[in-house]
Amino acid sequence: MDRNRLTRMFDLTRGALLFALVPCLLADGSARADGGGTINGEIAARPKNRAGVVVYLDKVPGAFRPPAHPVAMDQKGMKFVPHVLAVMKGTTVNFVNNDTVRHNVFSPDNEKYNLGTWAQGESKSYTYKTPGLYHQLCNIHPEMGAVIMVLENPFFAVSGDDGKFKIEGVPAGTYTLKTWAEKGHPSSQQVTVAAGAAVDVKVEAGK
Ligand SMILES: [Cu+2]
Repeated sequence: MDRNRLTRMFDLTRGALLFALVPCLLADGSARADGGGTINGEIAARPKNRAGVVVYLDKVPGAFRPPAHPVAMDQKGMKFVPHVLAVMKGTTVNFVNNDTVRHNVFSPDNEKYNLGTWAQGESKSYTYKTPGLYHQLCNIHPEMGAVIMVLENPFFAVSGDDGKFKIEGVPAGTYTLKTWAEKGHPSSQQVTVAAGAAVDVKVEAGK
């Protein structure tokens, strides 16, 4: 066999391997049950307090993997965007500075990090290992703040401006649905999810 042919064969094998890997990468991070159920919910609160509520299932049995790719939190227009971010433990968050001024990224909570200060177009990332609430701050601009909630499993959502949220691919079972709201109070309620079905829930979590 000549050398070119060998190289070609190697390339083909490599291509096939990559092709085989793609579905694994796509499945990674979702770790969701095939034929699982969906929770469709709504936060009952004043319109301005409906958005940005973290909704999550407490204690779901099983082992779950965090997403293979980083999740972004921007610093843009002198704000952290999004203002509330929920991630599963093991997720890497990429902090991107999109302003013309320098920003810092630090948190005084749980793992307590200070990633330093950097200029426009630059970014730094951090991988969260410990679940909990992390206030995200910039030590140059005290008015800047955000919240990152690190959770044990991938079954969570953050409510949109309309107060609605959706958690998909939930394994059938009865769970405790909890919430964290910046302008509100924590809530806890039972929810039963059936395979392949959707359940509607209303959550009283805001003022
Ligand atoms: Cu700043």
